[in-house]
Formats: sequence, C-alpha cells, structure tokens
Amino acid sequence: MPESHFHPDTLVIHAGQRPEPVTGAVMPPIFTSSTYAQKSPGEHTGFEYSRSHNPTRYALERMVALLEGSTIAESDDPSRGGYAFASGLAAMDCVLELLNAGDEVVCMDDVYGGSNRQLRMVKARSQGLKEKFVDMTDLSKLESALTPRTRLVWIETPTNPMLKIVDLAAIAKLVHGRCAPAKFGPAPNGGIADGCLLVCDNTFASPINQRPLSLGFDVAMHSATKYLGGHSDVVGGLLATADLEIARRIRYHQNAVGAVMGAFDAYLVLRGIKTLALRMERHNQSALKIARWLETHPKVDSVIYPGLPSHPQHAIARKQMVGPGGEGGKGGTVGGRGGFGGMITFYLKGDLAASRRFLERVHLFTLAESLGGVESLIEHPAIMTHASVPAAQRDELGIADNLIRLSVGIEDADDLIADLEHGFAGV
Ligand code: P1T
Repeated sequence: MPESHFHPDTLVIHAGQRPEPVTGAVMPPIFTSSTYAQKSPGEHTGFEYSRSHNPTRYALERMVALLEGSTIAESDDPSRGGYAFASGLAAMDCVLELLNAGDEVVCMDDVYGGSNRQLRMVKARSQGLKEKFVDMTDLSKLESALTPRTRLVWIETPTNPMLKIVDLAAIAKLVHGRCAPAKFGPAPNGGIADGCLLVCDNTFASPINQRPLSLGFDVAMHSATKYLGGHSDVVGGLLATADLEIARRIRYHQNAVGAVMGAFDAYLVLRGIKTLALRMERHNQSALKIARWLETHPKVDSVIYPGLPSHPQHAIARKQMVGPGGEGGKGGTVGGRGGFGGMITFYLKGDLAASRRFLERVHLFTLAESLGGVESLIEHPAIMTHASVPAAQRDELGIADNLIRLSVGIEDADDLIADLEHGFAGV
C-alpha cells in the first residue's frame, strides 16, 4: 500500500522510515559524523558533509514531509520535500531568504511574537522586505493587501496567542486566483521572480489536526519545539512542501545559509513524532473539556478556543481541523483523528495584579513560555511570548494584561481543572 494511503497513526510510526541498511537497526542511528569518506574526489555515497546531508536528519525530514502530505519521490529529493532547521525561526528565515530584496510580504496580524519580530526588526532592515500585517479572518482585507509585488503570504492558524482561525482553502483560492504560483529566478539560487508563495505555520494545529498542503498551500512550517518534539526537550524547525521546484530552492538555501538541525535533535524530534497521533488525541479532548469548564467559571470573562461554538470561526475550525462527524479527538478530516488542538486563551476578570496572583498559584500548569509538550504550561502573552510585538499592535489584537494562554498537556484533565480552580481561588 502506498504511504499516502496510511492513516496518520500509521504514518507517525512508519512514514519514510526503514531499517538502517548496514546493521538493520530499527530506529535510525544518530549519525554524528560531520563528514563522509570519498573514494575519489566527488565520488561519494550521496553523503558528503553533514550540513548538506545527514541520514538521521533525512529520516526526520522524510517523516514530516509525508505527514504533511508530500508525494515527492525519494529519487527526486532524498528528504522528499521535508527540511529541518535549528529552530522554528530558522525555518522561517529560510523561507524569507527565498524572497528578493524589497519584496512585499502579507502576514497574518496575529502571529508568534518572534515571527513578527523577524519580519519587522530584521528582514525589513536587512532585506528591505515590506511587510503588512492583516487580519485574514476577513478575506476582503487580504484581497486589498495583495499587490503585484506580493511574493509571500504567511499565515498561522490557529494563531498565537489569539487562536484566530483562517480559512486555508478559501485563502489558497483567493491568493492563487489573484497571484500566479511562485516562479523562481535561474537555478540554483534565484529568488521568487514572480507570483506568490503561500506558507502556513502549522505549529499550533500539528499535522494531525490540519494539513495545509492538502488545502492548497505551498509550504507548511513547524516549530518542532512544540507538538512534533512534544516533550519540551528540543528546539527545532521544519518546512514541508509537495512541490519539487520549491523543494529544490529550500534545499539549496537550507545548505547555503546553514541553520540546519543537528543529528541528536533530529533523533529526539523523530522519537517524539512516534506518539504524536496519540498525544494529539488527548490534547484535543482535554483542551475541549477545560475550555468548556472555563466558559462557565465566574472568574473568567471570556474563553477563546476554536472548539467552542462561541468562537467566531468555529465553523471553519470544524471544517478544516475536524471534518464531518467528529469532535475533539474523533474527527474526520485527517484520517479520523482531527480536533481543535491543545491551546486555550482566556480573559480573567481582573487586572495585571490578578493575572499575576493566578499565574503564581497554579503549579501543575508550569509558568513558562512554549507549548505543545506532554506537560501543561501557562503564560502571560503580553509580558512573555509577545513582549516584542509593539504595544499598539498588542492592544489592537487584544493581547491585554488579563489575557492568559494555556498549553494543555496530557495529564488527567480533572487534575488540571483542579489546579486552575486553585489558581482562581487566589484572584
Ligand atoms: O521557538 P522556535 O522553535 O524558534 O519557534 C518559533 C515559533 C514559530 N511559530 C509559532 C507558532 C510559535 O509558537 C513559535 C514559538 N513559540 C513560543 C515559544 C511560544 O511560547 O509561543
């Protein structure tokens, strides 16, 4: 049976994997060698130098490419359209390196603070990129932001931290209707000379809940630090594409710029992915239960969770993350395993002092940046993850002093609820 027919639960174990040919090792060894012996100059086994080629990294890259729905053959690309980087932001950097100086980027208004910072504070200066932050839950705003010089549309959904949902299929239709698919300048290093690349940061959903490539996107990006790694013990980033020309350009820049993921980290992320489908099922179920509970809590002003009917884009989330007939871990779109994810944000009734008291009192939820691990985390976006977003932009988005973000782990949901209740008692 071709791999593309497998369900995600099978893919996370087997996609792009095979026993190591010399020993038959079932799990890919951690290849630490920085270089590989050549018989004669230029005559090698396909492995030359570990920034360019590493078998452990390839095993992870193939896995993520196939999980995201790439059909690129290994004979065309050894990592089948998947590319691993030192961090999520290094993966974003590689995408931005595909643009030419002065190009226009349209970015979702609500994105991870570090993604916002890379565009505004680094690439605007070093590459002269012109970025517009647009609320793409309103398609007409995206439509009026697109110009003939738009070379990249960058989306997150659910967004960080406001958990807005953008309709990926509708955006792909709109952008590819208005702009031609990206065309690159002469190989190997030509940037996007015409048309527009569509990229979705799929970190919050994971490929179990949402697959942007199947909805018309060109590239899916991940902070592997989150759900893919899943254990808060590794920092990494990934890109996946099903388009061979885009794949070739990413591969070129991954090697030429060089922020690759190391072999130890690739092994850890691959190990984490083996339980991704199981973990996401629990994240989806527990977050839905906790979001429903929070919505009835007298000390909570409002809850933002894509699985609640009160969420403004609930219907879109149901369509693109869950699919017909499913809910919170028993969904339909992605082989019957979709759900609304493990992230919840809510507004506490109170001010910054109340938020601080609440955040200091919880203890099963660790007060820390990041998300997507087996353990639950809690944080204050305005002071922590989104401090680098300008205050005016934070205000506009609603990143206020009483906004709290939860990453619901895989502990018992009732224990997590009891912990939150203990926190509320001090507010
Ligand atoms: O931290 P890094 O692996 O470089 O990934 C950056 C990144 C990219 N995209 C999204 C949606 C993210 O959430 C992140 C990192 N986010 C956090 C550290 C956080 O606590 O939100």
